[in-house]
Formats: sequence, C-alpha cells, structure tokens
Amino acid sequence: MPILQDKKILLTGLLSNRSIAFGIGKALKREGATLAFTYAGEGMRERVEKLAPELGGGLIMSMDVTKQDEIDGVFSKLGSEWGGVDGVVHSIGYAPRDAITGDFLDGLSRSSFMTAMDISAYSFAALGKAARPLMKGRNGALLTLSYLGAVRSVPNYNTMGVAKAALEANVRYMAATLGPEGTRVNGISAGPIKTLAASGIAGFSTMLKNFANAAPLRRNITADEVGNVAAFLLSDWASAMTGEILYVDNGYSQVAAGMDDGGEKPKE
Ligand code: NAD
Ligand code: 0WE
Repeated sequence: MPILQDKKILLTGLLSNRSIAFGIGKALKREGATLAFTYAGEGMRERVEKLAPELGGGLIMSMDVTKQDEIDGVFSKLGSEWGGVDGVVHSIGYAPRDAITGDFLDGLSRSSFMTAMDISAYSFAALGKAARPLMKGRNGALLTLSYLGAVRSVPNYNTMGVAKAALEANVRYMAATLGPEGTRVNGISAGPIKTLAASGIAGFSTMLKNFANAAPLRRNITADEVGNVAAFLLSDWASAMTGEILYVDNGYSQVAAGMDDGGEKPKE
C-alpha cells in the first residue's frame, strides 16, 4: 500500500534532476501523493516544467521566497485548487559565495548573512505561517533540509552553518506552535550530495571521498535515499514524530575520526 495516497504536497527546491527535491519528488509520487511545484522566480520556470512531468505533474508556481507576495500567491492558489494542504517540502538554501568560502570572518558581511538567513532559514517559518490555515486539522507535515554544519563547524560552510542552526531551531518552534493543530514539523540532515548547489564549491569532490571513507556504511548517500525518509516523515507512519532532525548520512555524524583504515569496505 502506498503511504501517501490522497496526500496533497507542495514540493519546493526543484532545479535539476540531481536536486534533493527531485529524489524526494520521485519517492512522493511512488507513494501516491499529488504534487504541486514551485520555482525560484521567472527564469527557473522552464527547468521545473521539464522535471515536473516525471513526478506526475501538477500545478507549477513561481515562488521566490524573498518575496512575500509570491509566498501568499502560492497558498492562495493551493487553497482554491486543493482546498487544503497535507505536506510542504522546503528544499531551499542560498548564501552568497564569499560567505561559504575560506575564512568565516573574512567572508562575513551583514548583507550576505542577512541573505543567507532570509532564504535559508526565515523562508521555512514563512511557509509554515502561510500554509497554517490550509493544513490545520489534517494531520499534515512540514519538512526541511538541513546539514551537519548546523551543529558542527564544517570548513567553508561558514555563514550557511549559522543559517542552518536557525533553520533547525525553526523546526522546534514551529513543531511546538503547530502541534496543537495536528501539524508536524521535521527536518532531514543529509550528507553531502553533488547537486547544483554543491557544484563549484571548492574541494567538494574531496569532501565526498572523505565522507565515504569515514561513514560507517562506507559510501556516499543519494537523493533517492533522502526521498525515502522524506516520504516516511510526510506519511502517517510518522504520526508521533515532530520537532525532529533525522540524519540521513550513512552514520557519518555518529563517529569520531579514529584509526585510519583507509575506508575499509565490509568483508565478503
Ligand atoms: P539545488 O541547487 O538543487 O537546490 C537548491 C534550491 O534552492 C534550488 O531549487 C533553488 O532554486 C532554491 N532557491 C535558492 N534561492 C531561492 C529563493 N530565493 N527562492 C526560492 N528558492 C530558492 O541543491 P540541493 O542540494 O538539492 O539543495 C536543497 C536543500 O538541501 C538546501 O536547503 C540545501 O542546503 C540542503 N542540503 C544539501 C546538501 C548537499 O550536499 N547537496 C546536503 C544537506 C542539505
Ligand atoms: O547547503 C548546502 C549548499 C547550499 C548553497 C550552495 C551554494 C552554491 C552557489 C548555498 N549557497 C550557495 N551559493 C552559491 O553561490 N550544502 C549542504 C552543500 C554544501 O555546501 C558546502 C558544503 C556542503 C556539504 C559548502 C562548503 C562546505 C561544505
């Protein structure tokens, strides 16, 4: 039995077939969900129009999260088309390049800090606020994507790490606020994946290699694997889970650097 039958879910953050949102979309479709999609302002529309059919298609709307009128427009449209919303996936993050490169304080600026906070953290609470009346009493769920840099200092992640810490705090405050209305709020902290957001980040390939060597499961993770956990969290199987950050990282965050076994693979 598919676990998301009859669930109406808004999927943000689609940009390419490598996007984590694409892996999530495939799992949601497989589990029977009806989807709607947003893109980050004109210019991105065509990309999402190409990807949406593979995810079963549906409404496609512009939503640059820095623009409140676009956020309001999306939920007013969902209100008239769907009458209610059962799930929202927030898969959005951005910081200006200088703020995620090299020395944290050299790259720090008031404006890049505010941009990172606005797009990567504030926007999740803004979506929760706008979705609230449409989700009330439906046992629905909100989901966001975080990264280990929220809770550890990761080289170069810098200002994004501060924004992810705020995002994870958002998860807890939103869970407390929306719980009495039956709406759950959770996050997935994913291991590194080579998406567009990751391409062009200096040393990312080395990071992936080190990750696979150190992670208990001795490999990298895929967007499809994030998708499966996302489908679970949005489903009624997770009805007692809210305010949580689940690590989908092959166990990487749960081990400390130890003896270098060169990333020994499991024995046959
Ligand atoms: P991606 O580039 O495919 O997706 C990032 C998305 O953010 C894009 O769809 C982009 O359009 C959107 N976006 C940026 N600015 C926006 C704005 N102003 N309004 C609306 N949307 C905007 O990359 P991804 O890796 O799939 O990233 C998705 C999420 O997953 C992000 O929150 C990212 O921080 C998180 N994450 C990524 C990794 C990784 O290694 N790739 C690991 C853990 C968490
Ligand atoms: O959240 C992210 C990356 C998000 C991101 C990516 C970019 C690239 C293009 C935010 N802003 C921008 N700005 C751009 O101009 N990840 C979890 C992936 C990621 O990014 C890193 C990582 C990892 C992992 C940056 C440095 C170190 C590690």
